[in-house]
Amino acid sequence: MERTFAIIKPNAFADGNSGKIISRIYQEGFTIVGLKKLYLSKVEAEGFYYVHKSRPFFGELTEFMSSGPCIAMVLEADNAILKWRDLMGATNPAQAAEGTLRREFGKSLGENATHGSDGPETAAFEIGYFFAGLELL
Ligand code: FUP
Repeated sequence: MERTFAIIKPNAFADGNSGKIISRIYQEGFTIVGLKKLYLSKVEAEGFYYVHKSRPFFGELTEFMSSGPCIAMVLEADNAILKWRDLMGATNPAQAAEGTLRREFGKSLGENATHGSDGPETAAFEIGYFFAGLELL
């Protein structure tokens, strides 16, 4: 079993799509090990996305991520990291395959509905950024 970190981003939360996304998560066979609603500050969003801090879209990305509530989750499954990225689809919703979450709920490259860790080290950092061990029993 592997764990990954996921976010239902502010656009999907604001659009009322959190329930549909969580339903898909269960349908696809993940266990939700941790889940919380958060309203990130700009500084908290910057800390989460620090790897992108020198990229031109960093300001816009962290503004968006702190623009409204989101839902942070830890998902568990065999091969959870790749399995969740497959369910999300391509980063740009316009290029995401039919049936993926970003295709269905994403609005643009930035407002793409969901986040998922891109590897085991990222997952460990991101899970630890949002959840204490006691919240993941
Ligand atoms: P992903 O791993 O699929 O979330 O995508 P990236 O790590 O490449 O991008 C991180 C976030 O930055 C994504 F949510 C999309 C956003 N982004 C932009 O807003 N503009 C860009 O030009 C590239 C990425």
